[in-house]
Parts: sequence; C-alpha cells; structure tokens
Amino acid sequence: TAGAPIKCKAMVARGPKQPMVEEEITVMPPQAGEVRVKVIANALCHTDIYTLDGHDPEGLFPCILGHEAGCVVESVGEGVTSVKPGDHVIPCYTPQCCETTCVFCQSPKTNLCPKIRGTQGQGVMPDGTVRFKDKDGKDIFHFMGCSTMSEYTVIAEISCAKINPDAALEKVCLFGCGVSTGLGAVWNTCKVETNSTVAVFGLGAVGLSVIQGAKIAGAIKIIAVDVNPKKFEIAKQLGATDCVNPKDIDKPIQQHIAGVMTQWGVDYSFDCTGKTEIMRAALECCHRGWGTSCIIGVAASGHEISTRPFQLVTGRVWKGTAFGGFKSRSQVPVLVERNLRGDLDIDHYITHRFKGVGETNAAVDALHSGDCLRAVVEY
Ligand code: NAD
Ligand code: AHE
Ligand code: ZN
Repeated sequence: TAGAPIKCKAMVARGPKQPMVEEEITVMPPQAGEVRVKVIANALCHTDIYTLDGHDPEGLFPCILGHEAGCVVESVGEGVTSVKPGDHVIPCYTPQCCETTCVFCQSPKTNLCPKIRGTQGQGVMPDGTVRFKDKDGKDIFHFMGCSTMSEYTVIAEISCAKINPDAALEKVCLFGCGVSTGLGAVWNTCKVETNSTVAVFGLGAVGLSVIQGAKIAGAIKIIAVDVNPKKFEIAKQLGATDCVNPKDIDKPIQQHIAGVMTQWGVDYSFDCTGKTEIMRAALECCHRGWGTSCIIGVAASGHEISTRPFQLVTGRVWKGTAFGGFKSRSQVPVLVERNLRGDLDIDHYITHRFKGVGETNAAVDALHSGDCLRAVVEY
C-alpha cells in the first residue's frame, strides 16, 4: 500500500538554458494506478538536453527531467496489480495500457498508446496533479511520464516495464530510450531485410544502435555518417562498412551516397541527428523506387522538413519512429533477457559514469564533450 511522502534529492530544471539545481524535494505517495520507484541509475539522452535548452514546444519549468532509468518499486497505489514493492522496472515514456478497447495497443502496427499522452505532455499525472513539491511546497512538473533525475519518482503503472531482477539496473537502464529506439527503428519500423543497404546519419547512442540492429538484421552495406570523425571507430566495431564525414565531401552528402558510394541510393536510411536538413539528405540518399527513410531525431521547435515531392513520386518513403515501435511493457523485458543471455551487448554505449544525482550536470557536460555516448549516473 502507498506510504508517506518521501524527502529526497532531485535535479530541478528551473528554466530553459540554465544548469539544473540539486534540491531537496518531497515525493508524494502514488495515487490509484501509480507506482513510486527508487531510481537506481539514470542515463542522459539527448532529448533531456533538448528540453533543458528550451527547444521542446512541450517543455515546462520547473520540472524534473530524465527518462532512461533503472528503478526498484518502493510502493504502489490503489488498484496496481502488475508490479509490487521490490520489483525491478524500467520506466517507459511510451506506455502500454493493454486495454481491449485501446485500438493502438490492440494493433500490431504501432506502439503509440495514447492513454496518458495528454497529461504527460502537460507535465502532470493522469489525474491532472503532480507528485513533486519543492522546499516551499510549490509544484514541480513531471517530464515524459518519467522524471528520473530524482532519487524517487512516481510513474503510471502502464509506464512500468517489469524486468528480470538479475539484470544490472545501472546498465539495462539504456533500454529505457536510446538503444531500444535505434534497434526498434531497424527491426520494427523499417523491418530491414538481409542483404539491405543502410545509411545512418548521426552516430550517438541512437545512430550506433541503428548500426548494431542493421548488422543483426543482415544488412550488407552500412554507411555511417557524422561530422565528428571520433565516432567512426566504434561505428565500424558495431558493423559499419563505410564511414563518411560530410565535411570531407565536395558535394551534398545525399549525392555522394546515391551516386558514388552506391548506384541508386540505399534501401534504408535513418536520421539520428534531429536536424531537418539532415532529414532531407537522409530521404534523398534513398533508392529510387523503394528506399525508405526513417526520422528518429527530434527537431527543435519551429523547424520543419521539406523536399521536392518528386522524391516521393519516384518511390521513396518517409516515415518516423517513437521508441523504435516497441510496445514497452511487453517488449522491453525481452530486450533485457536477450542482453542477459549475451546476444545483445550494450556495454559499449556507456562511456561515462557518475555517482550521485547531484552529479547530473557533470554528466550533461560529458554529453556535450563529443566523446560521450551514454553517461550513466548511479544514485
Ligand atoms: P547524440 O547527440 O549523442 O548524437 C547525435 C550525433 O549526431 C552526434 O554524434 C553528432 O556529432 C551527430 N551530428 C550532428 N550534426 C550532424 C550533421 N550535420 N551530420 C551528421 N551528423 C551530425 O544524440 P542521441 O542521444 O544519439 O540522440 C539522437 C537524436 O535522436 C536526438 O535528436 C534525440 O532527441 C533523438 N531521439 C529520438 C527518439 C525517438 O523515439 N524518436 C528516442 C531517443 C532519441
Ligand atoms: N515534445 C516534442 C516531441 C519530442 C519527441 O518527439 N519525443 C520522442 C521521444 S524522444 C526520446 O528521447 C517521441 O517518442 N515522441 C512521441 C511522443 O508521444 O512524445 C514536441 O515536438 O512537442
Ligand atoms: Zn530519450
């Protein structure tokens, strides 16, 4: 049953473009259909920084960011049946209500359960209120239904993926966002086939997991594109066959890929940069007649994509993905099992480790350094 309020440390984002502030906050008990969790480790994703930097049209302040975490259930609210105190869970910003009346959960075509999306975007729990109070008793907003830059947080039961407790939470937290997204974009959203050719733009953890997923899917040519050549070594280790820096090419990168590196373009391409001009290049380097380009990157508020409609008339397909199309509560535990069995390694993404929630700003600095794939902060 739900307990008393908990006082703990959290990083509060007070406003856009400001460092987060370590504060003592109060985390209220979970209400009906909610779960209070102790966060064991949180990894930074570029999307946290995008919202902190003021680029998210849904960004609200003050808020507690963070959405890639490994947690242990502390207490549950009324009516919660799928998890109990002590269970290990990964909070998922794409929930899965599994209700027979949810046409999204019932469809194999999507993972976009809309059950709590409205309130999630407003920074509140499904009943319209928050569970976080600052030291003056003022409300702090939630973020992406997770808010894991806090020693304790409250999430909806339908956002909890219950995982095997044998998995190290400070590692498998990565399945909460970036790595799952890249793998799923390849396997679920695009269904990349054996012998396909692939181009990946942006070699952060998301782009590199696209490469890892494409290699597992049997792609024969994987072109890795980044303006930071320091990313090429790990890209090759994960399966990239060719690496290219657009700065070294004297023509638009799409013309180099479709024309020089391949004859007609690639079967599949992925934007993992969030930059709309790169999204265009990714579409335009696709194969005439069938090439499919998948947008994964999140573009800044106000930025829009464009291309000549002729690109689509001549058979290219533009699509996008959220959380790689994975249905969170049923499929995240399967990814964790694959990792435990040793056939889905993710250790290489963790380049930086920090201790204590108060070190989260140092992790942000690391992510900006250009050498960082994932910085994991253990609490
Ligand atoms: P990251 O910052 O670690 O990686 C981005 C990479 O893009 C960097 O290596 C950078 O050097 C490279 N890059 C920047 N400009 C470039 C250019 N002009 N050409 C080629 N490469 C360029 O970020 P990440 O954590 O890997 O996330 C990547 C993107 O995916 C972000 O936009 C993030 O918000 C988004 N994202 C989306 C989902 C989803 O569900 N759709 C999930 C997770 C992350
Ligand atoms: N809030 C932004 C959109 C942000 C966005 O697109 N988020 C991705 C996940 S990024 C994870 O690192 C996503 O899955 N979106 C689907 C959803 O329902 O939020 C905006 O433009 O308003
Ligand atoms: Zn993310």
